[in-house]
Formats: sequence, C-alpha cells, structure tokens
Amino acid sequence: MPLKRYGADCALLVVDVQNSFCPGGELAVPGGDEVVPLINHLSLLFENVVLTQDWHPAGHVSFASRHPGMQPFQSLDLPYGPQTLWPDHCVAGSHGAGFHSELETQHARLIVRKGVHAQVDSYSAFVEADRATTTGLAAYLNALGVKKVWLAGLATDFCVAWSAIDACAAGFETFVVEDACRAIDMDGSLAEAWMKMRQAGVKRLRSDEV
Ligand code: VGL
Ligand code: ZN
Repeated sequence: MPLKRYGADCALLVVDVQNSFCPGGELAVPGGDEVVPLINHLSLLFENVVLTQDWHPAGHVSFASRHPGMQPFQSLDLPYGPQTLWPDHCVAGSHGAGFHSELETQHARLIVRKGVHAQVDSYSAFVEADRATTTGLAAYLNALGVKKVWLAGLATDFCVAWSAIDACAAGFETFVVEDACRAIDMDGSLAEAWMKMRQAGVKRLRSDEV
C-alpha cells in the first residue's frame, strides 16, 4: 500500500454520501453526487477513513409524513428542541439509505449509522439531537489515537456542520473540505452553518489544500 499522507493521528469522516441525498433521491441535495470523485481521491490519502450513514427506522420522528398536517421543511417543537421535518429518507435497509454506487467504500474501516432511534434525530455523527446520546464515534477515534478530523460529504449545512462542530467540541482539530461538500441551503442555513462552524473553531479548506 502506498504511504498515506495522513497517518494514524488523522481521520477522514465521509458524511452521508447516500442515494437519498443524491439527484433522484427523496431528499436530493443539489449537486450531491458531484462530491463522489473528490471524496474517492481524498480517501486514498488517509489511513483512517470513517463513513457515516443516515439510517432511520420507518416512521422516524424527523419525517413530516409521521406528523399529520405537517409538510417537509417545516419546523416542529419536539421534547429535545426544534426539529426540521423532512421527506421520508434513508430508511434503514432501503435503496435511499445505500451509499452512492460510485463511492469507493473499501477504504473505510468503520461505518457509523446515526438517527437510528425512532424518537430522536441525529445530524451529528457524534451526538444525537437530544445532545446527550453518543454514537460512540469520539471514543472510537480517541481509542485509535486520532487527533485531527477532516470532513466531507452531505449536507454541508446539516450533517457535515453538526458533525464538524461536535468534532471540535470533542477536542479534535477539525477541517471541512468545502468543495467536497454540498448544501441543502434553506432559509440561509448554509451561511449560518459556516458562521457556527467558524465560531466553534472549525477550519475551512479546499480539496487542493488537503
Ligand atoms: C441530513 C437532513 C436530514 C444530512 C440528514 O445528511 O445532512 N439532512 N437527515
Ligand atoms: Zn436524516
């Protein structure tokens, strides 16, 4: 195997490059599939590659269809706080929940599934939306001796942003590869997400700077 530029203390976190978020999917992110070649290239540079998969039970609390009278992209107050409602997407085991067919998954040593609890969403790959339940990812990365985390994937303003902010909070030096991400961008959510990431200490760079 060729020498990896980023060794044991670094990890690439590839967020939600799944059919539901790609063109034709139930919650398609504009240009979502365009990140695949970039991410395949980045994956070759890292010894540690972790993939995430949004993985919801049917009837998940984040699905508008499960709340009578509510529509996708409206917000609803849930016990853990405001929740944006989405079209049904990434139902566990469905085609939509599968990785994009051209994503090279063989480089990954771990796949983290999130949003697996029926009553709690999880944009973050680290901590669920109740802000208490861990996915175990921080402990896993710490156990490997990882100190720095790079993120790429979908969507910039939701799962990438929340995961990046939580990576910082967990003590990892955190980088988001902006051109290897695509956003949903509803009601200014992309600008707000970059602001929050910057405030949290997330570093922003392009794939040609990795
Ligand atoms: C995501 C909305 C709902 C994401 C996941 O991957 O950014 N967005 N579930
Ligand atoms: Zn989801």
